[in-house]
Amino acid sequence: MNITSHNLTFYCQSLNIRKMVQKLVSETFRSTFRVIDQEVLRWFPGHMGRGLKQMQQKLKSVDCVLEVHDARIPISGRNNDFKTIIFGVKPHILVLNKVDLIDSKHIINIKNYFKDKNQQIVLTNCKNQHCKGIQKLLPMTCDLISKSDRFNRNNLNEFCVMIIGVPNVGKSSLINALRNRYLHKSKASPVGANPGITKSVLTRIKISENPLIYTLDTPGILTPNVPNTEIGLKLALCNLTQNHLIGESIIADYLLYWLNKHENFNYLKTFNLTEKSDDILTILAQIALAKQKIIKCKDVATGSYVYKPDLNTAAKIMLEHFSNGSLGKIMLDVDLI
Ligand SMILES: Nc1nc2c(ncn2[C@@H]2O[C@H](COP(=O)(O)OP(=O)(O)O)[C@@H](O)[C@H]2O)c(=O)[nH]1
Ligand SMILES: [Mg+2]
Repeated sequence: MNITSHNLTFYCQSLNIRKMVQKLVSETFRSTFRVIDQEVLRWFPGHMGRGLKQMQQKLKSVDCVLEVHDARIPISGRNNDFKTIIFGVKPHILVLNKVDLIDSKHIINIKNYFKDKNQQIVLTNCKNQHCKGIQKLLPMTCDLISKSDRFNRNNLNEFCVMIIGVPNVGKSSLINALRNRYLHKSKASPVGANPGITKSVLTRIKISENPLIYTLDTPGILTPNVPNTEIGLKLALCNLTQNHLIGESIIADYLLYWLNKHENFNYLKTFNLTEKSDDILTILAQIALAKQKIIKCKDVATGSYVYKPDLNTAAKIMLEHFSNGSLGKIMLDVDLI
């Protein structure tokens, strides 16, 4: 594609003017984030309600519930229904997974936060089955079960652990890491980068022989109502929702808002930009131009073809850089802890 075309040159000139105007206006950043269309955050698919019901029905054959959540959002986005329906009646441990993606300086604050709430937590990195969290999770689980009333399961010499959580937090990866560690067996539960990989409900998988422990893998269940926009966008940033339903540009805009607000300007170096900006279109246009992501489209007014930066692809690139940690190890709930 001829990206030096007249139209693109014109676009670049207007981009420069936009940047100059912005610089003149101010270098302060947004203190709150607003989305115009709240409807973008309506994502709860009906099958998740059914999944929750099936999990509830299985509870009588469960000894302990491990709730997996993303360590980048230890407070935000947990499904409140889990508490009322699933783990209210069973021993429960909160597993904050993907700890490799946050700065270790936050770990002590996260631990203290949950200690104050009497909530048992373990921080894990399922990409490394030798990590401390994976090592201590099963001993901790067995200890908790042995101190609990197992009711109808008292005489059984096997334990059953249900793994729950919102989509894509690493539930299947956790089962695989434990199974690999204790049984030296390879993957039993499919893992995927996009939400919704585990579709079969409640598959029973052995993870340890002595003591005999089974897990129940479950499909991810999102909170049915998004309590506020930021929580929805944090879930989206961590790739725990179907991002295309919300729109990558909106999620990228939230990321830019968050980075600027927390004075994290790594994006300048990552994308080779010269100036900070709170304007997502300016940033996305520059990323698109730098990465040569240009689209050809028809101008409705003139009928001729014009070349424009592909802003949606640029937004996806920005989000990928957040996911792979090249914008830094970011804990999005830092203000809540
Ligand atoms: N960086 C990192 N990625 C992880 C970790 N655990 C899982 N993942 C990735 O997260 C994605 C979702 O994992 P999966 O186990 O399918 O999640 P599930 O939907 O909760 O079962 C996959 O791309 C995994 O490779 C972790 O501890 N660290
Ligand atoms: Mg899964």
